[in-house]
Amino acid sequence: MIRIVALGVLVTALLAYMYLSVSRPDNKIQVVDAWSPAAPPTMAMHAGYLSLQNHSSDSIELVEVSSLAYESIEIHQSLSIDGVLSMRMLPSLSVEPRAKVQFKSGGLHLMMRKPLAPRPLGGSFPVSFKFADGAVIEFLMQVSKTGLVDTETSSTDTHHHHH
Ligand SMILES: [Cu+2]
Repeated sequence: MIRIVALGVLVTALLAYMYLSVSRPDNKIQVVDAWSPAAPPTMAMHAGYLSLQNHSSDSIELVEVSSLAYESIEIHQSLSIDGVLSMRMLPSLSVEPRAKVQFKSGGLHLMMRKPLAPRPLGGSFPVSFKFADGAVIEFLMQVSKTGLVDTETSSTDTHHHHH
């Protein structure tokens, strides 16, 4: 059993490599490390995390998120008001020129409602971002326990690549 789990982690790590980053066809914006925490099958609502990097000198607005794997997906912002945690829906999200926006636990996240298929650990599903200028980016979001490799942290003690 432990062996099977270890193998699963290895396969997940290898697969994660392929999902690290996807760019829009015009290279203006890039989705990095998209993942969703593994959850019990009874849960009908899942969170999605990723980084969104704007490589252009224009601000870019994310206006729609969808997936064949979910009935609906919203952009949410977690906030704490007087010590009470809540979240609100953002109708759209603007990414400033050259800025990087991080979707992470306790902050910005995708709220994905009613999964339409099982979500095995290490599996993935497609998500689509539509921007105000009409461009669309499709990427795979991976079901993971702890998230994908943080390329920025892990590259600091090896080689640093600039684009
Ligand atoms: Cu939420």
